Amino acid sequence: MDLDQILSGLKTRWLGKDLRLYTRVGSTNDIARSLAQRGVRNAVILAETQSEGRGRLSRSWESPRGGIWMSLILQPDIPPAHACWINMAVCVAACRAISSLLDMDAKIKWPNDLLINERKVGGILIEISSDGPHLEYAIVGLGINANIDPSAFPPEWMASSLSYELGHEVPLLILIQGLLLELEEAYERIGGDEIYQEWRQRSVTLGRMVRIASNSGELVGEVEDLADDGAILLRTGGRVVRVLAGDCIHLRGVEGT
Ligand code: BT5
Repeated sequence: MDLDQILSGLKTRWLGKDLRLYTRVGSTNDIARSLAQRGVRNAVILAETQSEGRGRLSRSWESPRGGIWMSLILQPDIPPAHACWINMAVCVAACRAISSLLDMDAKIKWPNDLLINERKVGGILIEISSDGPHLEYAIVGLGINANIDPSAFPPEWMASSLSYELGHEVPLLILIQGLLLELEEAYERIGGDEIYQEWRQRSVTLGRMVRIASNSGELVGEVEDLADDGAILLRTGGRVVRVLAGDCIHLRGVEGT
């Protein structure tokens, strides 16, 4: 990765103009957070590898060379209670970039997985800091298995990479520039109906039988809908339950196979 090359072809108006590229970090989200605490906003942290990449709930995130590991420091003008909108916008932006640049059908598995052919090729980790009703900053972590050999990952992760699914390497530089452009565009429409509709359309979770593990326990049921605040509406035991955050396992396909 070369900072000047990324910047010279970048078509964004503001996102990525403050781009900080590292060869190796613990976690780009940690670097972003310490910058945010010092007042930095709208910066992008990009690393070639992470030694302590994180997923949700402090799960570890494998981040070998060949992937895109980035964090954005943003301050959207939304209430902290609507932080799910950020996740929605980032999911949509990443899918748009992958689909348009690589001609792949990128999908979203609720709540934060990016899938190609039902396999996880990326994930999103949003961490926010708020002061009462005011969102101070959001750290948007985005990991994409671009040019990675997924055979090193445990099979139960159902993980893959863009290069594996395509059968050839992907142009990292173009993908990073395209991602930043789509992220900027989606960010400016955060909370809007267009983002919600596309997020819903790209979902592979809608209509599926799933098991959801959340703070309030485990639920099994059929996903009836996805709400505009990011919640899953699960039909279970004759009623519909709203779940805003949790882990989701797809139990069988839409057709019941
Ligand atoms: C996520 O968490 O999917 C969010 C991942 C966010 C990573 C980015 S990289 C840049 C920024 N800096 C960070 O430190 N993090 C962000 P979650 O839904 O909790 O999924 C984590 C689970 O995915 C793990 O427990 C593994 O099962 C699996 N996993 C780990 N590494 C993976 C990889 N590279 N590809 C696919 N699956 C992976």
